[in-house]
Amino acid sequence: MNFDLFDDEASEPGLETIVDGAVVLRGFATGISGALLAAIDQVAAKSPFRHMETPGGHSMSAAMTCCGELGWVTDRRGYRYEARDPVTGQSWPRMPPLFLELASEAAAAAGFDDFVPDACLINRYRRGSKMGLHQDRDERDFSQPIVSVSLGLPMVFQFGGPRRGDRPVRVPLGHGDVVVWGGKVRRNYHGVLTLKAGDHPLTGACRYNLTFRKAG
Ligand code: MD3
Ligand code: FE
Repeated sequence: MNFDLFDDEASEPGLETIVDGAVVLRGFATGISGALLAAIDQVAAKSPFRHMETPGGHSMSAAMTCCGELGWVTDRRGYRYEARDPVTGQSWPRMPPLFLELASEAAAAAGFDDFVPDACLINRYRRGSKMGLHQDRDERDFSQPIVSVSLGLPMVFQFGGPRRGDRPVRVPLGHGDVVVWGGKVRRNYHGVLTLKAGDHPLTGACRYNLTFRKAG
């Protein structure tokens, strides 16, 4: 029922459908991007960006931090959500109110009412960083969508199917673009191609991605 509006996408300016259940809101966050970047700096001042280790012993090429009640972590023991930052031993920084508002408004624009994320994973990509095809399946409730916000340098997003071997479609994402993923595509494979060098007026050599989740 969430997806009635996808039939009328031509009449919804700025609302692009990748596949049923995955909607791009072009430039949805551009107007508040300066405030979002300032909030990222505040989060990172408490819980710094770090390159986490995968269970297989590789270091992730995207640097990460989190805010909210829960944060996503990976180490030799596996992937999971934790209430404390393992680097600081403290709770993750609070989710800035602006983040909560943006996530809930974007979800509503895509047909998901009452989205209240309890976790925001912040990825920082520099030249050469990428994220291979994977599923997000460490959350408890797959009926809740994920909202993703791109800031800074552009990157190509890969959106696959429910099986690793399904051929992904490529979607370029730029500064201020927001994507909402829910319903039957919530567990689809996805990733991002290697970031190319660049210089963005607000983020310099970086791309940031915020993903809002209901993890607990
Ligand atoms: C589709 N991040 O942090 S965001 C991740 O650009 C992650 O940093 C990428 O994948 C990034 O886990 C992609 C878009 C995204 C996030 C979660 C999804 C797409 C998704 C979950 C299900 C389906
Ligand atoms: Fe993901």
